[in-house]
Amino acid sequence: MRNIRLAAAQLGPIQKDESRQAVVRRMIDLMDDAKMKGAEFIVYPELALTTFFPRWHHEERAEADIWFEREMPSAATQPLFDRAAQHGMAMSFGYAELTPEGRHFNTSIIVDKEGRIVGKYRKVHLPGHDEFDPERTHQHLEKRYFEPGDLGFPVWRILGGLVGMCICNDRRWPETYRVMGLQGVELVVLGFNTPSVNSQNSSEGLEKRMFHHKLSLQAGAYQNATWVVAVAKAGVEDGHHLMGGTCIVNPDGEIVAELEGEEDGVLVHDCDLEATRFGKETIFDFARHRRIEHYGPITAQVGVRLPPG
Ligand code: CDT
Repeated sequence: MRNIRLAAAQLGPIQKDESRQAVVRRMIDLMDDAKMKGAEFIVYPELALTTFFPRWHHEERAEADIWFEREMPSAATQPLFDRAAQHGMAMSFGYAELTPEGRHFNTSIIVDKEGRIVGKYRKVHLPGHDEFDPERTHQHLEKRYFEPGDLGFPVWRILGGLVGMCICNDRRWPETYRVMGLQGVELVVLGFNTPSVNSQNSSEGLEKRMFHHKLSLQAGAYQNATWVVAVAKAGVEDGHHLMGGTCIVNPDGEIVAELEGEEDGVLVHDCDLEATRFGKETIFDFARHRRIEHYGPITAQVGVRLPPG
């Protein structure tokens, strides 16, 4: 056994006018609860410090900088770092990053048990659009406010295991998991903000959206023999509903723990990293079975190229 006792810390809705300080207080409450339950690693959602602001169109792009963090830790988040170090708990959370060079990323970090940032990931697969779209029931302007991540999909040695990150829409792309799988990943942690309505197909329904969410996580976990932990920001933010679906998936692709509801809450589970070995040494022993001579189009082209005729 090589256990990480992990806490998936779902956040309920964050309204537009809620301060970073208020959200950090909620995050600390969840951390205290996780500590009482014996967790050593707590994972929070994507863009955990604010409302899901890409739903709001700012005519002036620079106006959106109010949602971004210029430093991490910041004055507002320092208490979270302090509490994590006091508890000896590692953590991961997402935030909007504004670099000193003026670049904007949708970012997640891993902080070790001593409170040091040891891993940073910037979201690669940005969904949505970059201009106001009157055809949609709601806006999803990630392509307006962020540039695609420039750090790839690294995997870090932390907590006695191999841990990687991705963010929300990344979970729908098999390449995300496979690039980490090729580095031996044993635990993928991710946060998400997923509207319960498809802005371009309002008849889709929550049930199908939840199905696609879980299907993606379960396939990624199974096909790479890794744990996957997905943490929602959920509930109604300023009239816009985000679905829940916080869950933990084992390396067989089975959901082993799920959080009900759309409020703040923690889901604690012992993830035995040794459970990744069987899949990695048998059906998904990449060194023996992958056939890269046939995978060229995956990195050589973006869109579909139809066969001739
Ligand atoms: N935050 C995020 O990436 N949400 C997307 C919504 C896609 S709809 C434009 C998701 O994949 O859940």
